[in-house]
Amino acid sequence: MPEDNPINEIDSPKFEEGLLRKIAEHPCYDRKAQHKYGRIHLAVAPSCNIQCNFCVREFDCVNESRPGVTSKVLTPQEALEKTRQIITDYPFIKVVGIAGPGDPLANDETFETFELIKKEFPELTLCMSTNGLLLPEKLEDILRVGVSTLTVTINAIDPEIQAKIVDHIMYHGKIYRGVEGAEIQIKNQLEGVKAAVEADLVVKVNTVLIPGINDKHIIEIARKLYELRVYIMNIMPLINQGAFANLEPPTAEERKTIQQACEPYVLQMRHCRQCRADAYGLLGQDMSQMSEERRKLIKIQTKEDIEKARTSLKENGKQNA
Ligand code: CLF
Ligand code: SF4
Repeated sequence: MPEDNPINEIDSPKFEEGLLRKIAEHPCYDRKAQHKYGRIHLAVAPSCNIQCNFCVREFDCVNESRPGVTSKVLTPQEALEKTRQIITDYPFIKVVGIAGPGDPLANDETFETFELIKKEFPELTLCMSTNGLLLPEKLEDILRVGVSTLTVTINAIDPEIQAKIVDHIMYHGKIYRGVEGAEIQIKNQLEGVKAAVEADLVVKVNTVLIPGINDKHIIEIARKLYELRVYIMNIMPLINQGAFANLEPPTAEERKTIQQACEPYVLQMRHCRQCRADAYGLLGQDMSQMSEERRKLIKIQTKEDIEKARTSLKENGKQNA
């Protein structure tokens, strides 16, 4: 492995033009896109197949979402109707994501929902976030329904460390605890990420930084992501709840230092907002939490912006004619 700055020495992952456009319009994958393009999260996936020690299951999945928040679960049909309404009013939303409230791969509704959305809105980017336990066996379905950006949460690649983070997993009808469960999950995560990258998905890895548990290990994860040609890594701070309620969350400075150490290996995401599983709008402007009045205002501004853009296109066309 190159020693100094591997990113400059390797070919960074290459994507065809359609995927490059999707990255450029994805508020999480491209920092510049966050002020221009939005995402809608569809909370259709309530069940989870693992138990992380920082998770309280009345709330959304903390591996992707804001801790302590509960989203209302929708049926696939309700999710389609919500998308229809929101995309019409706010066409700057380009990404439809499923990120919980549990693990999307542990819920068939995830695939039903993506199928409905793809049929009606083929131009939207479909995005998903998972703990990766079922990734190898579900990859075919993920590709079939048209997901193009995939997040896998990897908090450790050493089973001894992972066993401190995840209490147990439920896998093919059996419960596995400790290192045994950790080995299964890590194997599936890494195999799944490798296969997903080979299948041209644009892969992001989320890692929850847990001081005293995985802080010194995260650099090893970054090196592995470099090998696997993962596109971007999102190091998220622990929010102490559940069995980890007594742990200290990392300081901003600690997180920054680790991000800097990982940066030579894999692109770092620094603008994550730890969204709710039902968030929509721009990353910094979750419209699910806004008053009706504010939403209306954004709707009017959006329409005005579109009109302005149309007029300017017409005028430019005349000038160029
Ligand atoms: Fe949602 Fe996640 Fe897709 Fe983005 S969020 S499923 S990749 S569309 Fe983005 Fe929100 Fe951070 Fe997630 S800011 S919590 S990284
Ligand atoms: Fe909770 Fe998400 Fe972990 Fe499942 S994967 S236990 S929902 S944090």
